[in-house]
Amino acid sequence: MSHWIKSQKTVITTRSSSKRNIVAKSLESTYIRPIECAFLQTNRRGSMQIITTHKGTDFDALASLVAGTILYPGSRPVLPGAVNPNLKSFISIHKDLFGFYSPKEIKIDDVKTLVVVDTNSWKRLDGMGQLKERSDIKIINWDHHPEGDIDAHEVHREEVGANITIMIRELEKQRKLITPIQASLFLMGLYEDTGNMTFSSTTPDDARAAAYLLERKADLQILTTFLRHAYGKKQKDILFEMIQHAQRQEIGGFSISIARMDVEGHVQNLSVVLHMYREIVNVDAAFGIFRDTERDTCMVIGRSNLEQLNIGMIMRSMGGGGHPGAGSALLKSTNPDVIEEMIIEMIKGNQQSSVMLSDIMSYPVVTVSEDTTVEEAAMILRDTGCSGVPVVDSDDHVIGIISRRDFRKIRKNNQMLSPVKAFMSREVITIDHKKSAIDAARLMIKHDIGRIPVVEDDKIIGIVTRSDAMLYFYDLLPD
Ligand SMILES: [Mn+2]
Repeated sequence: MSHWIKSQKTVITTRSSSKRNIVAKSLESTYIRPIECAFLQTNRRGSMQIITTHKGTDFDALASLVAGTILYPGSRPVLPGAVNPNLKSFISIHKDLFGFYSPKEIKIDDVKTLVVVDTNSWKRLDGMGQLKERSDIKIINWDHHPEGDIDAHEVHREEVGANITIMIRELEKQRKLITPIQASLFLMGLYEDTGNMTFSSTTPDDARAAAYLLERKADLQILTTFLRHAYGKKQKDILFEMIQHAQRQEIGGFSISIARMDVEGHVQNLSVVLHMYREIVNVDAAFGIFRDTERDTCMVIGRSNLEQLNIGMIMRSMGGGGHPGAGSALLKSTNPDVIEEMIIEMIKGNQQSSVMLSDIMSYPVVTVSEDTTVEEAAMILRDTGCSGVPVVDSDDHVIGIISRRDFRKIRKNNQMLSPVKAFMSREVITIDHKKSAIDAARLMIKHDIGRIPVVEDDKIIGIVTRSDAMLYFYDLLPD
């Protein structure tokens, strides 16, 4: 409890003039703050700031949600209805400390700012559908997943092992106080998402974040109590059976093992099982196809040890998602034989670049010249529904790109009549038409951009967008 007293002292020495400020400050960095501050905030219409995370909330998501309340004082943490079972016991014990809201308790019309943590995809949020359509809200995103469709105004995205790692760095930078309980929760998220720092997605930054949390008195005893469920009897039995029937095969130069099993009901933490399985069987990549006969679903989980064998991409092609090293997909009414075939086909075609960008790109492209006015460009964006348009010179060479985001630099009304060259981004990423869809997708992820001009001999001939790439990955190409 020394932290509580410490933060009280900090308050007394601040120069806050009003009493309300002092109260609000004193509540900062204590666990009860979220409720109290939301209460203290005047509830002007459309002034609410909320933080939320993905359904099937795990410890990394929960940790990120709580970290969000420290980074954004006064905002309300909204916990999705469906959370993981081992999280449930943690939440039920710590309920009073965090003051979570359920999506139903939030008047969506009042939301002005939405902070999304540990996911970047609308369909993984609970009760936020209406916000997707609203253009008058500000969206802030903290995430470590490469894929997603939330077009945030402020993005903090890095491919690290756990999302909480990115947020811890910010907490440290802002010198925010965190309590031992918060530190313990954050460390749980960090350990769970990195498999105690053993998953190949773990980065030095994750380890640094763990060190920071241990310095902040994270309680390892609490950690083991709540994380222990991750590998219990059920998981042990499944792993044992998988190993007994383990088979290895060589596909496309990789050693692969695909295990198939029937499971009853939803089994938690199969990804941990798969991770151990891959290590024991000692293959480049391991897949588990877990069929729930009662619900007629197949849970597919993959783990890879090689960067060239991208699990996330394979899972995306089956409607799921993930990182290069780990991912999953849930398929309904699908025969496990078919799934196994799909996986093998995907691995075989892993290096495939047979589909050229020119097959999937959009054309002709709407372009503007550098002397086009901002106003005209804005009209074009509105009419075409695009978020950006390439700026070309008289030889069709791309010299910039003007997007909705650039319009935010505009301060005065008369700037609407300025040429776009004053506001456009000059660092344009282009891609040669001979490259593959996978190359384009990699560029989009790397630079966090949604559209890339396609060039032939440096001249623009088309544009490839996120949705073009999606169509390709979901195999919806017209034949
Ligand atoms: Mn995560």
